[in-house]
Order: sequence, then C-alpha cells, then structure tokens
Amino acid sequence: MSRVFSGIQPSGELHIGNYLGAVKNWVTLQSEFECIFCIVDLHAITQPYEPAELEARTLEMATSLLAAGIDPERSTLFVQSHVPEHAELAWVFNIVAPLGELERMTQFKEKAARQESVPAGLLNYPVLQAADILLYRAERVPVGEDQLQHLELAREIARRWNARFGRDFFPEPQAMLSPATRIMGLDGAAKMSKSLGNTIGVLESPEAIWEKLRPAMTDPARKTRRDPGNPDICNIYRLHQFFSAPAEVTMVAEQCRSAGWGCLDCKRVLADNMIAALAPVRERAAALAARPAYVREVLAAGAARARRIAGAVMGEVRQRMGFLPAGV
Ligand code: AQP
Repeated sequence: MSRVFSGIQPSGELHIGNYLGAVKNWVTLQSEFECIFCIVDLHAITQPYEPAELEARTLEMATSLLAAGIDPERSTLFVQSHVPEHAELAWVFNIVAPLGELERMTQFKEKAARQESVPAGLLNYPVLQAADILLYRAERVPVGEDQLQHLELAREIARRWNARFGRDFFPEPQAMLSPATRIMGLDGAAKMSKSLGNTIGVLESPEAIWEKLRPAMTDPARKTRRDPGNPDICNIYRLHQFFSAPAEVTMVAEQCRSAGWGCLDCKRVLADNMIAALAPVRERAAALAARPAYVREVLAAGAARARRIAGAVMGEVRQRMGFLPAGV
C-alpha cells in the first residue's frame, strides 16, 4: 500500500476550505492507502500566535479531525512537535534547499507582507514541510491548490538530497488534489484562510453559519434583487456545488441568471444544506470534546507509531550524511 502524508496547522478552527480542500479527501483515502496525518504545530508558530492558546487549539484540531472522520484504527494521527525528527530533518534539508526558490514562494510573500518583522521560520516553512513528508518517505500528498508550489519544492529538495547523499532514498511525492482545489473566503477577495478571518468553521452553530453567509460576497453586478447574476463568478454558487444536490445546483444557477431568486434566497438554501452536511461532524465533535483524555491517547499512540518510522528514516539519513553515531 503506498503511503500518504498530509498536515494541517492548529492556527485556528478547521474551516470549510480546509475541510473541502483537504480533510474530506483524507477521510476517503483511508480505505485505499496507509495514511499519516499530522497536526503541524511547528508550522503554526511561524505566524504571530498566543502561546497560551496553542495547546487548546492543537487539541481542538485533533478533535475536529476525528469528528470529520479520521479513524485512528486505520490512520496515524499525531502532533508534529511530538516527533523531534521533523525539526532535525528540516535542518538537514536546509543545506540543499535553494534560497532563491524559498524567497519566490507565493505563501511566503503573502504572509511576509502582513508582518512587520519577517521571521526566518516563515521563509523555511516549506523546508519543514518537505521534511514532514519525506520523513515518512510518503509518495502521495493530498493538499489544496495553495500547497502545490510547496510540494514542487519538496520534490526539488528530495532530488538534491538524493543526488548528494543517496540515490533514490527519498521518493518524489505527488500531489492529490480534491475537486475543491481553492475555496475562496466569504469576502470573495482571498482564499479562505484561518489567519484572514474570512472563514466558516466546520463546527460553527447553525446561527453562526447563517450570520456569516448572510453578508457574504456574491456577483457584484447584482446591485438590486431584480438584477440578473452570473453564477460562474459567484462564490456562493461555488459553495452550492459542494453542499447542494445536483438538481438544486442547476436550479440555483437558473434562478440567479433570471433574477428569480435574490442572493439572500440563494444563501438561505446554501445555509440549510451546509448546516445539514456539517451536523454529524458537529455532533461527533461535541461527544469527543467531553473525552479529552481519549483524544490525547489517540495522539500519543499516533506519535509512537510515527516515531518508529521517523527514527528509522532519520538513522539512515544520519548514516548516509556521515555523522558520528552516538554512544561507544
Ligand atoms: N481555501 C482553501 N481551499 C482549499 N484548500 C485549502 N486548504 C487551506 N485553505 C484552503 C488546505 O487545507 C490544508 C491544511 O491547510 P494548513 O492549515 O496547513 O495551511 P493553510 O493552507 O495555510 O491553511 P489556512 O487556513 O490558510 O491557514 P493559515 O491562515 O494559518 O495559514 C492544506 O492541504 C491546504 O491546501
């Protein structure tokens, strides 16, 4: 069975962009692949964050992932900082990672522009990501479109390390895209992102979902209810494609083009479908939130499993790179 690796930052709540772009795909892949899923807290600290909140956010992300359908009997779910080899391999990869390409990464440029003082960790974020994947010699990586550039760099790092230290030791990991490659934020201006506050959380209450959808951006040409719209440029229509039945999606498009429905009518239908689709996840999350000890046990078992693989791979890396073995 070929191995799949993917990660998610505990930098905020699990939102429908993460869910549709990545996590829903992870759940399906569990039946076909050996899956390793990681809550990447070392990545999350590359952006401004509150130390007092990180622990709770990490536990909350684990709870959300389990509620979304990650099955610890079939997949390995763990926290990145519980396996120190991630940081060690990232350091090693720093010697083959091309600085020019790191500086050209879109995510680096966007996130750096939002910070007054740019930490080196933000620049090296994709190096750590390459280490995450290659530490498990994973061949496939289910991600959203925003991560394709980072994955290309991971392949470049694997090629450069292999060329210098060990032919074909690391596979070149391939992306697995879900149909929801890039979900836009509710403002319609940027991709939905935890750090931009333009999200709908997977665990949000029905009232909160409606309150967020109500003012969300639609086709700007629909200034009044009587103006016909173009569903192809409307973010709400795109969300319908993931939450509504095909016949309803067709009807939404027709009602938009003919101005039969106003945007609010269209949003109400979307809200109802979204609330219904996410209800089982919310219910499971509420049950799991009452059992934090169980969630910690899952993470501990996952970390133990991950460490076994990571330890063996890192041992081989150290040997190939010529480090003096520890001990006598
Ligand atoms: N808007 C999106 N549409 C589709 N997929 C998305 N992903 C994220 N946003 C969207 C995918 O979700 C997975 C986990 O993402 P992440 O937490 O590791 O990092 P990110 O891409 O940086 O996510 P955010 O929400 O934008 O977090 P912040 O704001 O903290 O940086 C990835 O597979 C990603 O592709």
